[in-house]
Amino acid sequence: MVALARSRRIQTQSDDESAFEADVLSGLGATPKRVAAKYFYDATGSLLFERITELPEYYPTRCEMTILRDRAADIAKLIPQGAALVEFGSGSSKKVRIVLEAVRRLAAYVPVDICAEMLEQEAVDLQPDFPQLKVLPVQADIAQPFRLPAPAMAAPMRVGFFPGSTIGNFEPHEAAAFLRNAGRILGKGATLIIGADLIKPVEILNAAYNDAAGVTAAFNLNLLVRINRELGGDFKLDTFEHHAFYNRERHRIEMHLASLKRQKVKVSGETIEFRTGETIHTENSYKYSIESLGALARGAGWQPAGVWTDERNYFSIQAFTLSERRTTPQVGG
Ligand code: AVJ
Repeated sequence: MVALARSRRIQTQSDDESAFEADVLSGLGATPKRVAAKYFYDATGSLLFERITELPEYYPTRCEMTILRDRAADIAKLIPQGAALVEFGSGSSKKVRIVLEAVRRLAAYVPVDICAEMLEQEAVDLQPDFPQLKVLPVQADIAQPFRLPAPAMAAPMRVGFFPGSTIGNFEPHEAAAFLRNAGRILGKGATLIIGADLIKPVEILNAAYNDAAGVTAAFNLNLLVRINRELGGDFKLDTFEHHAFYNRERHRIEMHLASLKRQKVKVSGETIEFRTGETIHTENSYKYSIESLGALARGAGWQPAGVWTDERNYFSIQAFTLSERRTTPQVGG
Protein backbone atom coordinates (compact mmCIF):
# COMPACT_ATOMS: atom_id res chain seq x y z
CA MET A 1 0.00 0.00 0.00
CA VAL A 2 1.11 3.53 -0.67
CA ALA A 3 1.45 5.49 2.57
CA LEU A 4 -0.90 8.42 2.59
CA ALA A 5 0.85 11.63 3.52
CA ARG A 6 -2.31 13.54 4.32
CA SER A 7 -5.95 12.65 4.19
CA ARG A 8 -7.93 14.32 1.45
CA ARG A 9 -11.46 13.69 0.40
CA ILE A 10 -11.64 11.83 -2.86
CA GLN A 11 -14.86 11.58 -4.78
CA THR A 12 -15.54 7.84 -5.26
CA GLN A 13 -18.23 6.43 -7.47
CA SER A 14 -17.95 2.70 -7.81
CA ASP A 15 -18.46 -0.45 -5.83
CA ASP A 16 -15.03 -1.86 -6.74
CA GLU A 17 -14.70 -4.86 -4.38
CA SER A 18 -17.76 -6.70 -5.62
CA ALA A 19 -17.17 -5.65 -9.25
CA PHE A 20 -13.65 -7.14 -9.06
CA GLU A 21 -14.99 -10.42 -7.70
CA ALA A 22 -17.82 -10.69 -10.23
CA ASP A 23 -15.56 -9.75 -13.16
CA VAL A 24 -12.79 -12.18 -12.16
CA LEU A 25 -15.21 -15.06 -11.65
CA SER A 26 -17.00 -14.48 -14.94
CA GLY A 27 -13.69 -13.95 -16.79
CA LEU A 28 -12.13 -17.12 -15.39
CA GLY A 29 -15.32 -19.03 -16.15
CA ALA A 30 -15.26 -17.91 -19.80
CA THR A 31 -13.49 -19.55 -22.76
CA PRO A 32 -10.86 -18.32 -23.39
CA LYS A 33 -10.16 -17.12 -19.85
CA ARG A 34 -9.66 -13.39 -19.38
CA VAL A 35 -9.43 -10.63 -16.76
CA ALA A 36 -9.65 -6.92 -17.68
CA ALA A 37 -6.35 -4.99 -17.68
CA LYS A 38 -7.77 -2.29 -15.39
CA TYR A 39 -7.42 -4.79 -12.53
CA PHE A 40 -3.62 -4.65 -12.73
CA TYR A 41 -3.70 -1.36 -10.86
CA ASP A 42 -3.84 -2.08 -7.16
CA ALA A 43 -1.19 -0.18 -5.16
CA THR A 44 1.54 -2.70 -6.06
CA GLY A 45 0.48 -2.85 -9.70
CA SER A 46 0.55 0.94 -9.98
CA LEU A 47 4.09 1.01 -8.56
CA LEU A 48 5.21 -1.81 -10.88
CA PHE A 49 3.79 0.10 -13.82
CA GLU A 50 5.82 3.17 -12.78
CA ARG A 51 8.90 0.93 -12.90
CA ILE A 52 7.93 -0.31 -16.39
CA THR A 53 7.94 3.27 -17.63
CA GLU A 54 11.62 3.53 -16.69
CA LEU A 55 12.73 0.32 -18.47
CA PRO A 56 15.15 0.70 -21.40
CA GLU A 57 12.86 -1.39 -23.66
CA TYR A 58 9.68 0.49 -22.77
CA TYR A 59 9.82 3.47 -25.14
CA PRO A 60 6.22 4.88 -24.89
CA THR A 61 6.59 6.97 -21.75
CA ARG A 62 9.92 8.50 -22.77
CA CYS A 63 8.63 9.29 -26.27
CA GLU A 64 5.47 10.87 -24.92
CA MET A 65 7.41 12.94 -22.37
CA THR A 66 9.71 14.18 -25.14
CA ILE A 67 6.77 15.21 -27.31
CA LEU A 68 5.08 16.95 -24.36
CA ARG A 69 8.26 18.88 -23.47
CA ASP A 70 9.04 19.85 -27.06
CA ARG A 71 5.43 20.80 -27.87
CA ALA A 72 4.17 22.10 -24.54
CA ALA A 73 3.62 25.62 -25.89
CA ASP A 74 1.54 24.35 -28.86
CA ILE A 75 -0.45 21.96 -26.70
CA ALA A 76 -1.08 24.69 -24.11
CA LYS A 77 -2.73 26.82 -26.82
CA LEU A 78 -5.59 24.30 -26.78
CA ILE A 79 -6.17 24.95 -23.05
CA PRO A 80 -7.41 28.51 -22.53
CA GLN A 81 -7.19 30.39 -19.27
CA GLY A 82 -10.11 29.52 -16.96
CA ALA A 83 -10.68 26.08 -18.50
CA ALA A 84 -10.91 22.94 -16.36
CA LEU A 85 -8.42 20.21 -17.17
CA VAL A 86 -9.71 16.65 -16.70
CA GLU A 87 -7.15 13.87 -16.83
CA PHE A 88 -8.47 10.39 -17.62
CA GLY A 89 -6.51 7.53 -16.00
CA SER A 90 -4.10 9.95 -14.41
CA GLY A 91 -1.76 7.59 -12.54
CA SER A 92 1.48 9.46 -11.94
CA SER A 93 1.30 13.24 -12.43
CA LYS A 94 4.57 13.40 -14.40
CA LYS A 95 2.95 14.18 -17.74
CA VAL A 96 0.33 16.63 -16.60
CA ARG A 97 2.99 18.63 -14.78
CA ILE A 98 4.50 19.57 -18.14
CA VAL A 99 1.08 20.73 -19.32
CA LEU A 100 0.29 22.55 -16.05
CA GLU A 101 3.57 24.46 -16.27
CA ALA A 102 2.73 25.65 -19.79
CA VAL A 103 -0.88 26.79 -19.23
CA ARG A 104 -2.27 29.91 -17.62
CA ARG A 105 -4.55 29.79 -14.64
CA LEU A 106 -7.09 26.94 -14.72
CA ALA A 107 -10.49 26.69 -13.01
CA ALA A 108 -9.54 23.22 -11.75
CA TYR A 109 -7.45 20.15 -12.43
CA VAL A 110 -9.48 16.95 -12.08
CA PRO A 111 -7.39 13.75 -12.09
CA VAL A 112 -9.59 10.69 -12.60
CA ASP A 113 -8.21 7.24 -11.82
CA ILE A 114 -9.37 3.81 -10.69
CA CYS A 115 -6.63 3.60 -8.01
CA ALA A 116 -7.56 5.73 -4.94
CA GLU A 117 -4.10 5.40 -3.33
CA MET A 118 -2.40 6.66 -6.48
CA LEU A 119 -4.83 9.59 -6.79
CA GLU A 120 -4.30 10.59 -3.21
CA GLN A 121 -0.53 10.41 -3.41
CA GLU A 122 -0.34 12.36 -6.66
CA ALA A 123 -2.63 15.10 -5.38
CA VAL A 124 -0.46 15.43 -2.28
CA ASP A 125 2.71 15.58 -4.39
CA LEU A 126 1.32 18.02 -6.95
CA GLN A 127 -0.37 20.57 -4.72
CA PRO A 128 2.75 22.22 -3.21
CA ASP A 129 4.19 22.80 -6.69
CA PHE A 130 0.96 24.40 -7.93
CA PRO A 131 -0.39 26.12 -4.81
CA GLN A 132 -2.97 28.17 -6.76
CA LEU A 133 -4.42 25.15 -8.54
CA LYS A 134 -7.69 23.55 -7.43
CA VAL A 135 -6.85 19.83 -7.53
CA LEU A 136 -10.10 17.83 -7.34
CA PRO A 137 -9.46 14.07 -7.67
CA VAL A 138 -12.23 11.70 -8.74
CA GLN A 139 -11.92 7.96 -8.23
CA ALA A 140 -13.80 6.33 -11.10
CA ASP A 141 -13.63 3.84 -13.95
CA ILE A 142 -13.01 6.13 -16.92
CA ALA A 143 -15.00 3.85 -19.22
CA GLN A 144 -18.17 4.62 -17.23
CA PRO A 145 -20.07 7.89 -16.95
CA PHE A 146 -19.04 9.89 -13.88
CA ARG A 147 -19.76 13.35 -12.50
CA LEU A 148 -17.26 16.18 -12.53
CA PRO A 149 -16.86 18.31 -9.39
CA ALA A 150 -18.86 21.57 -9.44
CA PRO A 151 -15.91 23.96 -10.16
CA ALA A 152 -15.09 21.95 -13.29
CA MET A 153 -18.72 22.08 -14.42
CA ALA A 154 -18.82 25.84 -13.83
CA ALA A 155 -15.77 26.51 -16.04
CA PRO A 156 -16.45 27.94 -19.51
CA MET A 157 -14.90 24.86 -21.10
CA ARG A 158 -13.31 21.56 -20.21
CA VAL A 159 -10.25 19.99 -21.77
CA GLY A 160 -9.69 16.25 -21.47
CA PHE A 161 -6.18 14.85 -21.24
CA PHE A 162 -5.78 11.12 -21.84
CA PRO A 163 -2.07 10.36 -22.04
CA GLY A 164 -0.10 7.12 -21.80
CA SER A 165 -1.81 5.23 -24.62
CA THR A 166 -4.29 3.95 -22.05
CA ILE A 167 -6.80 4.15 -24.91
CA GLY A 168 -4.95 1.10 -26.30
CA ASN A 169 -6.36 -1.04 -23.49
CA PHE A 170 -9.85 -0.67 -24.91
CA GLU A 171 -11.21 -2.79 -27.74
CA PRO A 172 -11.76 -0.46 -30.72
CA HIS A 173 -15.53 -0.41 -30.08
CA GLU A 174 -14.88 0.35 -26.40
CA ALA A 175 -12.46 3.12 -27.38
CA ALA A 176 -15.23 4.62 -29.51
CA ALA A 177 -17.62 4.35 -26.55
CA PHE A 178 -15.01 5.97 -24.30
CA LEU A 179 -14.62 8.85 -26.76
CA ARG A 180 -18.39 9.41 -26.86
CA ASN A 181 -18.57 9.18 -23.05
CA ALA A 182 -15.71 11.69 -22.74
CA GLY A 183 -17.62 14.04 -25.03
CA ARG A 184 -20.68 13.82 -22.80
CA ILE A 185 -18.64 14.33 -19.63
CA LEU A 186 -16.63 17.28 -20.98
CA GLY A 187 -19.56 18.90 -22.78
CA LYS A 188 -20.00 21.50 -25.48
CA GLY A 189 -16.88 23.10 -26.91
CA ALA A 190 -14.57 20.52 -25.33
CA THR A 191 -11.09 19.58 -26.47
CA LEU A 192 -9.53 16.16 -25.92
CA ILE A 193 -5.79 15.49 -26.01
CA ILE A 194 -4.86 11.82 -26.38
CA GLY A 195 -1.49 10.07 -26.19
CA ALA A 196 -1.50 7.01 -28.45
CA ASP A 197 1.21 4.47 -29.21
CA LEU A 198 1.82 3.99 -32.94
CA ILE A 199 2.15 0.86 -35.11
CA LYS A 200 5.85 0.05 -35.58
CA PRO A 201 8.21 -2.87 -36.27
CA VAL A 202 7.26 -5.97 -34.32
CA GLU A 203 10.70 -6.44 -32.67
CA ILE A 204 10.45 -3.08 -30.95
CA LEU A 205 6.92 -3.81 -29.75
CA ASN A 206 7.74 -7.30 -28.48
CA ALA A 207 10.83 -6.09 -26.60
CA ALA A 208 8.81 -3.36 -24.84
CA TYR A 209 6.53 -5.98 -23.27
CA ASN A 210 9.22 -8.62 -22.60
CA ASP A 211 11.83 -6.63 -20.69
CA ALA A 212 15.04 -8.33 -19.65
CA ALA A 213 14.62 -7.34 -16.00
CA GLY A 214 11.25 -9.13 -15.76
CA VAL A 215 9.30 -6.15 -14.44
CA THR A 216 6.49 -6.61 -16.99
CA ALA A 217 6.28 -10.28 -15.97
CA ALA A 218 6.00 -9.24 -12.31
CA PHE A 219 3.32 -6.68 -13.26
CA ASN A 220 1.32 -9.35 -15.09
CA LEU A 221 1.72 -11.94 -12.29
CA ASN A 222 0.75 -9.37 -9.65
CA LEU A 223 -2.81 -9.82 -10.90
CA LEU A 224 -2.74 -13.34 -9.40
CA VAL A 225 -1.24 -11.96 -6.17
CA ARG A 226 -4.13 -9.50 -6.01
CA ILE A 227 -6.72 -12.22 -6.67
CA ASN A 228 -5.14 -14.40 -3.96
CA ARG A 229 -5.23 -11.56 -1.44
CA GLU A 230 -8.56 -9.91 -2.22
CA LEU A 231 -10.61 -12.89 -3.38
CA GLY A 232 -9.11 -15.67 -1.28
CA GLY A 233 -7.45 -17.28 -4.29
CA ASP A 234 -4.80 -20.00 -4.16
CA PHE A 235 -2.90 -19.35 -7.40
CA LYS A 236 0.66 -20.72 -7.15
CA LEU A 237 2.74 -18.02 -8.81
CA ASP A 238 5.52 -20.35 -9.97
CA THR A 239 3.01 -22.36 -12.02
CA PHE A 240 2.10 -19.43 -14.28
CA GLU A 241 4.23 -17.64 -16.83
CA HIS A 242 4.13 -14.20 -18.47
CA HIS A 243 3.47 -14.28 -22.26
CA ALA A 244 3.43 -11.13 -24.39
CA PHE A 245 3.45 -10.87 -28.20
CA TYR A 246 2.34 -8.59 -31.00
CA ASN A 247 -0.76 -9.72 -32.89
CA ARG A 248 -0.21 -8.18 -36.36
CA GLU A 249 -3.71 -8.82 -37.69
CA ARG A 250 -5.30 -6.93 -34.83
CA HIS A 251 -2.57 -4.33 -34.28
CA ARG A 252 -2.23 -5.17 -30.62
CA ILE A 253 0.15 -6.49 -28.00
CA GLU A 254 -1.50 -9.32 -26.08
CA MET A 255 -0.47 -10.25 -22.57
CA HIS A 256 -1.41 -13.60 -21.09
CA LEU A 257 -0.66 -15.68 -17.99
CA ALA A 258 -0.02 -19.25 -19.10
CA SER A 259 -0.50 -22.22 -16.80
CA LEU A 260 2.64 -24.40 -16.84
CA LYS A 261 0.65 -27.49 -15.88
CA ARG A 262 -2.79 -29.00 -15.63
CA GLN A 263 -4.21 -27.76 -12.34
CA LYS A 264 -7.20 -26.59 -10.33
CA VAL A 265 -7.25 -23.17 -8.65
CA LYS A 266 -9.74 -21.86 -6.10
CA VAL A 267 -11.04 -18.29 -6.24
CA SER A 268 -13.85 -17.07 -3.96
CA GLY A 269 -14.78 -20.66 -3.22
CA GLU A 270 -15.09 -21.59 -6.90
CA THR A 271 -12.82 -24.11 -8.62
CA ILE A 272 -11.20 -23.14 -11.91
CA GLU A 273 -9.50 -25.77 -14.06
CA PHE A 274 -6.49 -25.08 -16.26
CA ARG A 275 -5.06 -27.25 -19.04
CA THR A 276 -1.29 -27.21 -19.55
CA GLY A 277 -0.50 -24.09 -21.57
CA GLU A 278 -3.98 -22.61 -21.13
CA THR A 279 -3.85 -18.86 -20.62
CA ILE A 280 -5.68 -16.04 -18.92
CA HIS A 281 -5.75 -13.14 -21.38
CA THR A 282 -4.89 -10.15 -19.17
CA GLU A 283 -4.28 -7.26 -21.54
CA ASN A 284 -4.57 -5.92 -25.05
CA SER A 285 -2.54 -2.87 -25.94
CA TYR A 286 -3.79 -1.63 -29.30
CA LYS A 287 -1.47 0.32 -31.55
CA TYR A 288 -2.91 2.99 -33.83
CA SER A 289 -1.89 5.03 -36.83
CA ILE A 290 -2.69 8.76 -36.98
CA GLU A 291 -5.40 7.87 -39.50
CA SER A 292 -6.95 4.97 -37.59
CA LEU A 293 -7.30 6.93 -34.35
CA GLY A 294 -8.57 9.94 -36.31
CA ALA A 295 -11.25 7.80 -37.95
CA LEU A 296 -12.29 6.30 -34.61
CA ALA A 297 -12.53 9.75 -33.01
CA ARG A 298 -14.48 11.22 -35.92
CA GLY A 299 -17.00 8.40 -35.62
CA ALA A 300 -17.41 9.30 -31.94
CA GLY A 301 -18.10 12.98 -32.65
CA TRP A 302 -14.61 14.52 -32.47
CA GLN A 303 -12.74 16.54 -35.13
CA PRO A 304 -8.94 16.26 -35.43
CA ALA A 305 -7.30 19.49 -34.16
CA GLY A 306 -3.58 18.69 -34.03
CA VAL A 307 -1.04 15.85 -34.11
CA TRP A 308 2.48 15.73 -32.68
CA THR A 309 4.93 12.81 -32.86
CA ASP A 310 8.52 12.08 -31.85
CA GLU A 311 11.22 11.96 -34.50
CA ARG A 312 11.08 8.15 -34.87
CA ASN A 313 7.25 8.22 -35.13
CA TYR A 314 6.94 5.78 -32.24
CA PHE A 315 4.28 7.72 -30.34
CA SER A 316 1.66 10.39 -31.02
CA ILE A 317 -0.21 13.07 -29.17
CA GLN A 318 -3.44 13.84 -30.98
CA ALA A 319 -5.91 16.62 -30.23
CA PHE A 320 -9.60 16.69 -31.07
CA THR A 321 -12.45 19.13 -30.61
CA LEU A 322 -16.04 18.12 -30.06
CA SER A 323 -18.13 18.49 -33.20
CA GLU A 324 -21.14 20.75 -32.93
CA ARG A 325 -23.42 18.06 -34.29
CA ARG A 326 -23.60 14.89 -32.22
CA THR A 327 -23.32 11.54 -33.93
CA THR A 328 -25.56 9.94 -31.30
CA PRO A 329 -28.59 11.47 -29.63
CA GLN A 330 -27.84 12.50 -26.06
CA VAL A 331 -29.69 10.44 -23.49
CA GLY A 332 -30.24 11.94 -20.03
CA GLY A 333 -27.73 14.76 -19.11
C1 AVJ B 1 -0.72 1.75 -19.48
C2 AVJ B 1 -1.98 0.50 -21.05
C3 AVJ B 1 -0.42 2.12 -21.80
O1 AVJ B 1 -0.22 -0.93 -22.83
O2 AVJ B 1 1.80 -0.18 -22.75
C4 AVJ B 1 2.80 -1.76 -20.01
C5 AVJ B 1 0.34 -1.01 -19.85
N1 AVJ B 1 1.31 -3.30 -19.93
N2 AVJ B 1 3.42 -2.94 -20.05
C6 AVJ B 1 0.71 -0.38 -22.23
C7 AVJ B 1 1.47 -1.99 -19.94
C8 AVJ B 1 2.52 -3.87 -19.98
C9 AVJ B 1 0.46 0.12 -20.81
N3 AVJ B 1 -0.65 1.10 -20.77
